[in-house]
Amino acid sequence: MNRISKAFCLVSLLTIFAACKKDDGANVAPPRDYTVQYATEKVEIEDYLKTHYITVDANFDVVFTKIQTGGTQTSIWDQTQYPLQSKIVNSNNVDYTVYYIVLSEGIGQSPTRADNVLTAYRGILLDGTQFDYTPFPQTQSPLISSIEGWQEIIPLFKTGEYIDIPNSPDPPSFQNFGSGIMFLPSGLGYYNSGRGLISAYDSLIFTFKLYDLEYTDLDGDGILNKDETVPGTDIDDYDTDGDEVPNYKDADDDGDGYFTKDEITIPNSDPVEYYEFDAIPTCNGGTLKKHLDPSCH
Ligand SMILES: [Ca+2]
Ligand SMILES: [Ca+2]
Ligand SMILES: [Ca+2]
Repeated sequence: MNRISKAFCLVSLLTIFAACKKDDGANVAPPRDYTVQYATEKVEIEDYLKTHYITVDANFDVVFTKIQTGGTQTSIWDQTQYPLQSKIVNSNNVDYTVYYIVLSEGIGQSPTRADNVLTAYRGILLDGTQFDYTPFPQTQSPLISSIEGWQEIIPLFKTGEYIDIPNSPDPPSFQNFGSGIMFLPSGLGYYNSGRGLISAYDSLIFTFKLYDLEYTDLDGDGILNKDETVPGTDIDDYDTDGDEVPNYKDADDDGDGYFTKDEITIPNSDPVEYYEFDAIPTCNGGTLKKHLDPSCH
């Protein structure tokens, strides 16, 4: 597959997903320098963390409260029950320090940034304004169509388990799910576009519960996104043929001119069948599965 047609596939997919998150443009402000903007927001977020405390109930619902003058509550920054953690995320040449808290890890599986997730969540601004609240999600959503901060933080958590309550009129229930809090600078949110109650350059706080997930195959090559990398490496950073299209978006992972899908076809199968990922063979005495080995088709 040549570079142009490969690029077209990628653009097509991203256009479809991007269509899901288009806003009306009403909140768009002139673009600012990413580094300068983040420096401002980092101070604001850290000030918030040092001047507010959280209370967490048994359902992992969280209330954020400002510490009043003379107040004795321990700030989010200083409390130790749910230690504040951080992840460095590079975007637009800025190293963002993304603060987050694990309220519960979950017991199931973790999504990649490109899988579908069932999440309950609440979003607030630093001034306490609630801009989003979805306590009873009904459908799974593609994580890749959500803001970048979600794609970075949600995969750090695991799903829960479904509670089967026969004949219940209520939405599906889950237990032992992953839940947490993320504090996002606008550069990993909506930046200069805003949306709804979110203005341009607003930092965002989300509390969330990861109930369930569905593994998907973004590039349709027969290999799930989660298998398009090696353990410990983000799927965005794994690119076998080095053409700057990571494997999960690349229909020809090893760049040998043969589609991955064709390379994992079981020979002489009729109707056509494909190898399960673990069963994809190597060849010529190599160690790479054949769709990752350009010397093998
Ligand atoms: Ca795939
Ligand atoms: Ca590639
Ligand atoms: Ca190939």
